[in-house]
Amino acid sequence: MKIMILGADGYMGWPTSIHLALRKHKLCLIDNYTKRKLMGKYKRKVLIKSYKLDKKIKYLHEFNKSISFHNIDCTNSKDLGGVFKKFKPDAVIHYAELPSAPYSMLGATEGWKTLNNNLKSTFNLIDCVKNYNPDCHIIKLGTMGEYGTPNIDIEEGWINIIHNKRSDNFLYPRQGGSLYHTSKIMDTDLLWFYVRNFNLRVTDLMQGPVYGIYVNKFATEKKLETSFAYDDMFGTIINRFIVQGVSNIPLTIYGSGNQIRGYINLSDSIECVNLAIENPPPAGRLNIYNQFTEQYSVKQLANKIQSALAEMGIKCSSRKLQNPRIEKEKHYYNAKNSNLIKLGLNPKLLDNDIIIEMAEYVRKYKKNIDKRIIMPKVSWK
Ligand code: USQ
Repeated sequence: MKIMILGADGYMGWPTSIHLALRKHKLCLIDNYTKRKLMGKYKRKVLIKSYKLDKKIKYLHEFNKSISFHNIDCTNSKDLGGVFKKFKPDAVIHYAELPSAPYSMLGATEGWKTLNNNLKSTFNLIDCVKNYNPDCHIIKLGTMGEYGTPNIDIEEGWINIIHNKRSDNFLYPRQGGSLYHTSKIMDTDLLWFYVRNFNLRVTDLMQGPVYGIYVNKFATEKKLETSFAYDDMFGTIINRFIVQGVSNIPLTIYGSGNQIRGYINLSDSIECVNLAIENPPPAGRLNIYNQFTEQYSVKQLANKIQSALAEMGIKCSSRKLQNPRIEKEKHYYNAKNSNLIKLGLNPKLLDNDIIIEMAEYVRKYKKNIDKRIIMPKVSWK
């Protein structure tokens, strides 16, 4: 297939690129390094500095020559349209969004930058598909955070509502906990508008916080690992806790630690995207899949990580910090996630082996860990 990957330099974008290159798809990678630039601007850094895409794809060319890279900004409709028209993809994976909830809550500038980047890139992509190849399948990375923490079960995207003896199927109610999450809600609304009115085919993946390293022989041998963020702005909780444990910093539990989310391993996440590519919806349908494999509270995660690290001889403690976010700390949480399992996902669950494998990887680069970027510095209030 001809597949375009928007945001190919990122934590998910790069392993997805390797994965699809190994499957011999013809790839067109897009990135303008916005996240790298933002991390630099706010003095955040990843565990290991990785090569830029122009250098990284030279390694992919060793086994797949059909890969190109364009350094363009997806919020620029002319640039995106030019590349899209020429490449005419069968599918586009859209990761080219600012992914950080804390960044989006830093101030009005960062909030607007998040809304502007995420909505504009999604809008431009939709417009390209509508004008140049309406049959193209859009695979969009959404977030479980679109649903928030409602006091009822979370369905997979849709809910049937009976009202005054009549019924209809609607997008499940959404209530984001940050401007970042709200930008993803708006993306979904835009996609649904174009699906129902212009017969586009879209898969929207509601992903929970991802963790892990991309374990792949080729990537490890060539030092082409994905970027691993552990800072307060761009790092997700499990990756952060493992870095904290390895560097003897008490695990940073925000608030009571009773906040529950659905989590997923990076390898499963890539597999889910692969399943989405292989199972395109018919024209005029928006498929929504909840992309997580298991639910934990923050406290449960801290306990799991502490006991796995103890097996390695690492003693780590945890501490409750005043929650920098506005989020419910005691809530009901029961989200469905059967769609991707039905398509064939075989989840890799968070057990001691996985935590130890990650901790050993982090320990190799312990000297790179910058302790100044661990404590939360962005407050919602
Ligand atoms: N948390 C802590 N301590 C920390 C970091 C986080 O207690 O040091 C708590 C947070 O308060 C929150 C939970 O852990 O209750 C998850 O936080 P997170 O930073 O791992 O995830 P979040 O900010 O929600 O965002 C991440 C990704 C985002 C993705 C989202 C999925 O950055 O791109 O969309 O996970 S979800 O959370 O389901 O919306």
